[in-house]
Amino acid sequence: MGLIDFLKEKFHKKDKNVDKYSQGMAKSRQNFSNRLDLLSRRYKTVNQEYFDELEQILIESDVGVNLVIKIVDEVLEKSRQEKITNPQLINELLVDRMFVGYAEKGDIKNEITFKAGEATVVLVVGVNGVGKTTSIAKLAYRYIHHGKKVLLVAADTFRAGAVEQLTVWAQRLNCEIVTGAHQADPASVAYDGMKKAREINADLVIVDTAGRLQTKTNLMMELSKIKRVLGREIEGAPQETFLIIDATTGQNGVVQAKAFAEVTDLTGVIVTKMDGTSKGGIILAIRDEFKVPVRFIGLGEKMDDLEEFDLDKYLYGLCVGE
Ligand SMILES: Nc1nc2c(ncn2[C@@H]2O[C@H](COP(=O)(O)OP(=O)(O)OP(=O)(O)O)[C@@H](O)[C@H]2O)c(=O)[nH]1
Ligand SMILES: [Mg+2]
Repeated sequence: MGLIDFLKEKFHKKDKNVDKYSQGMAKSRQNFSNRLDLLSRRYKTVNQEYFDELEQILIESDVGVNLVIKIVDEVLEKSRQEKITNPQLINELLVDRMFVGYAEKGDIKNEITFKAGEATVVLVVGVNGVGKTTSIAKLAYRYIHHGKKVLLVAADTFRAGAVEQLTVWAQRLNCEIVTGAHQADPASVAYDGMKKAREINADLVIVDTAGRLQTKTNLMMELSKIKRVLGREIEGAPQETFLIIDATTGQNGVVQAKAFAEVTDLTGVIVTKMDGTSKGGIILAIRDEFKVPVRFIGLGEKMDDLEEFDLDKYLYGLCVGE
């Protein structure tokens, strides 16, 4: 049984979660799966042109040129070995390769892990406007629902209104928040946050940071200072550093985000605004570019529009859907 059939079978009895992927990825599916389908109907058997068009579809889905070349080469190789010329079967091989390429990087569980009696501190970084603050609210919502005591720390003291934005979320979520004055040193807010975390016995502390563009050296200094303070106050903190990437910014966004990977150790990526892009292949490019897994994806603006990244559901959303 091919992967597509497997996914159809797996998600046949619809569960609520796969629906989210399915709806949120409708545009991407249109751009990828529908085009693959049309392509396979135009050819009786595959030839070089077919593979060129296949490459084009993948590139236009933002899979990223290097990875596209790798995947298409693998499909070509396999189709020759197994003497497959039927376009539909080639497309199935392609989706198989996309799955295997991601899965062999080996990460299955993406949820945050907790240790009893210890606060897990998550530092959230990324360029401005990518969805850091919204993702923080969504993470808080998620783990409050899992019964965790959550504290938000508004260490974005740079952008006017940033603290207010997180404060509004904290009120809506009914959770604690630590804020600093506009232009205050983010590390001092981080310090106050850690103190508060101990006081209230928080299970999860999520630290928001500014998304301003700055030189690598400054960015590195600012983040390492925050990290030092976190680690000094709570052993092992931050246990997680999440980089947020906006799916709608495509390869450009990936390049900008790489600056963060270069200056700080990351433990995961959150890809936001998947609902707003027709280029959902970006997830594969991100996994290929960064050494850390995609942990969550944002599929809308509401509090519950954040899903743990699941490769099967993602490929179902991209290739099968409703
Ligand atoms: N459709 C959609 N919109 C999103 C998603 N995530 C965030 N947004 C929107 O993106 C915009 C920017 O989000 P913020 O959370 O303020 O981004 P930020 O990275 O904190 O921005 P700065 O603090 O200015 O650096 C808001 O309008 C959000 O509602 C998502 O998954 N889907
Ligand atoms: Mg923000």
